[in-house]
Amino acid sequence: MCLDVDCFFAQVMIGANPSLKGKPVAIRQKYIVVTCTYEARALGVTKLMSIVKALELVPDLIIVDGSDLTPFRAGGRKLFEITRTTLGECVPIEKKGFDEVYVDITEPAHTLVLEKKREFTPLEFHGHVFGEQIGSLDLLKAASEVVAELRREILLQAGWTCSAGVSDSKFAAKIASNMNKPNQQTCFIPFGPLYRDYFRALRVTDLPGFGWACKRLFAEQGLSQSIITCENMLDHLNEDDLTRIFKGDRALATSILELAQGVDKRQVAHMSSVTKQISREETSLPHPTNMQDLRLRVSSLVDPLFDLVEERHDSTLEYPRTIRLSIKFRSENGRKSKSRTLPDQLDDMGVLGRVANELLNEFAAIEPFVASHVNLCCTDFTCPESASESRGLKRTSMKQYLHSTKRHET
Ligand code: DCP
Ligand code: MG
Repeated sequence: MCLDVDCFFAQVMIGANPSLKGKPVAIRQKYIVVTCTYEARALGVTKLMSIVKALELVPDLIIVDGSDLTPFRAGGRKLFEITRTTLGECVPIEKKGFDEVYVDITEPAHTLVLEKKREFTPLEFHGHVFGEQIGSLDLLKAASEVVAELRREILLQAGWTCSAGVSDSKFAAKIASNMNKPNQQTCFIPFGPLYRDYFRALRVTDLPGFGWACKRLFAEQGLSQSIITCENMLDHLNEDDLTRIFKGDRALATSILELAQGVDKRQVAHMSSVTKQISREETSLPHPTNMQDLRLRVSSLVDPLFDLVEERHDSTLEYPRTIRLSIKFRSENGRKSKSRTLPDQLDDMGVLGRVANELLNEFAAIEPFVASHVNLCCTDFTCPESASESRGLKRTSMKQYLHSTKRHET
């Protein structure tokens, strides 16, 4: 499945201000409409149109500033988390950009097929179908039901409508997701003459991986005018020709020729979470700041940070491999960071506290100073080999940890 939120920035802004719902709204960044609601699109406003032009077309267009990306990033994380909780930990989910996810729903669809068979309930397609419906197509029908369920959850939990496509590869699902918009879904049947012809009619430049470097190589060979569509390419170039054009890159040539025939072997990446790092920050530091103040602040960050690491570990089985301590100075020195590698499995809060303290000691040389922020961050989350056997983290009591800190100071 490929799922893409409709006019994403606009729906996020409407969520914060529901009175905008149903109206022509444009999201502005500098002088450009970065996106607009479908009501505005119906009146002729398009993405990336200038604000001046958009207002000429629709004088009462509501313009909302979208220069702060924070709510959109948060929205992107929410999309990922809803997808993750709806479909479960085992399903590969790959997030693209702000508002798009690819999900390999083979397993949930397969489970649904078996379930329906047990209950003697026939499967039906949800949404549109593009292509010849030959054979049972049960897995695709079940997949379309999984897609419909996720769209319902997103609408329920975030209030956003989405468009989605389902097929047997990322590329075909992406194409399908754009076939019917907004708030619709399409299954692109991945075989038959309609499928084949669809790809043959595409421009070669529409193929994933056919970037500016490929365009330049085609131009160098004088092919820009003669090879426009996939059909042109398939009729005139074989794998050896294309490998030569791509300066010996046979893997690229093979993949481009396959994609031109609707064959996409790229896997959906399995992202455990969009959150790359977890951090806690203390901003009310005394003026000036000494080492003792900092030690207290850092120790107060350890416990809540460990809570977050534990929470994440419970759902992902991942541990952070790096800890970073950053101090923001009020002077021109700006922010300074020190980091350390953590043990394979950070399952003890005492270890986090000890390493944080060691990092802090490295700052000792720059006393005295005035700091405004201190931030403790865990990052590089990975799943150790033996993860499945070792659920559950060991909690050293805060008292015990503070005791070890004191000992360190004396
Ligand atoms: N975006 C941007 N600049 C671009 C393209 C997109 O800032 N050149 C932002 C605004 C979009 C968001 O990314 O809201 C998602 O991009 P989409 O291409 O999915 O566009 P929309 O979600 O806005 O519209 P659609 O309904 O066509 O998906
Ligand atoms: Mg979108």
